[in-house]
Amino acid sequence: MSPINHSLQQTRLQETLTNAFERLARIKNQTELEALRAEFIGRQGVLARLMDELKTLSLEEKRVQGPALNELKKTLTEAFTAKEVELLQQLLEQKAARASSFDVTAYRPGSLQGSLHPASHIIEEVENILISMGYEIIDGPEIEREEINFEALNIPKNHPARDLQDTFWLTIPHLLPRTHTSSVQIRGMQQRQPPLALATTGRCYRQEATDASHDFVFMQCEILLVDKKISLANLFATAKLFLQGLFKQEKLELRIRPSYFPFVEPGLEMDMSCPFCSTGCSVCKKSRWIEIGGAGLIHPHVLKASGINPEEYSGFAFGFGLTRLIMLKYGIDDIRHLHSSKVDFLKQF
Ligand code: FA5
Repeated sequence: MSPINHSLQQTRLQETLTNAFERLARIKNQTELEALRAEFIGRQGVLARLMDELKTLSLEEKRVQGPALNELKKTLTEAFTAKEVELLQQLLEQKAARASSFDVTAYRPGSLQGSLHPASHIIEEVENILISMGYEIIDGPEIEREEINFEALNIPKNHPARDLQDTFWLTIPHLLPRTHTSSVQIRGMQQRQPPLALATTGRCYRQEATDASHDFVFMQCEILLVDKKISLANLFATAKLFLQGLFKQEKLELRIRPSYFPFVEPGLEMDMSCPFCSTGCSVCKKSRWIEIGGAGLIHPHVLKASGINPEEYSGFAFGFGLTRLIMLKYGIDDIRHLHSSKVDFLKQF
């Protein structure tokens, strides 16, 4: 090869390199980068053509041009890789900047607005009424010790009353999802000295075949008053005042039926006059009365087991189905809607 020819080749390589670097500097995204990569180092790109031309050169020229071409290929490949990394880095930085300025509270027109579950509404209302009546709201665990859920409530092992509440048992011995909120009575009495005015709301679990009014998980509310000379009169007055406040009905009446709960004596079940009609409707099934829950005067054994002297103190306990009250208050005809997670149902509240 003549010296002229030789330097001509060198100039072409240099021009290719300069051209590639100039255009690479203007690349803005991955698509443009891939197009440029194909143009220079692709199978039919500039570099491939220069390689083809190499075949036509003399041995001496090949010795000079071969390594120069290889060097060019290496430089270009590295430059393209570096650009790819740079673009990726930019993309990540843009994403991070977008995420840091994302306003989760911004209103998006047409988006679905969340709302409180009816259970949250009723818990707030129930607790506010009870607080206004001087009750302290307490909490207890949903996974409870067997002795608190049963024994301390005068329901010993093998007592037939355990059959009243079909229980879910855990594989961990002596622990169970509580079957009623009466367990919280015990915790409240064990941890405090009378006089006591306590109330709790929360989930309970029973192994039930579900239907429109029975679920395997439902909510109860428990109200407890312990002091000197507490009688059924205090129970009725409290229950009536509470229900009148909840249903905003001063005329609301209560009636009782004798019943049996091992932790109260006497035990009774309470019905309230239907807050929706005076002559009978579908809610009260034409009877004008609606069953509310169980109640009674706390059994002396239960007071004693919680460290309270039954000779000195007496008390009442009143436990009712909060989920049933939600259904009544909002006219919900099937208890299972409440945890169905159906948006059409939930957005009504
Ligand atoms: C009890 O659970 C007693 N602990 C109540 C009590 C407290 C009595 C204090 C005496 C003193 P009972 O099993 O009846 O009682 O349940 C009370 C209320 O919970 C029922 O009236 C009903 O409204 C509701 N309830 C019971 N089982 C279910 C269920 N599977 N689904 C929905 N609500 C239920």
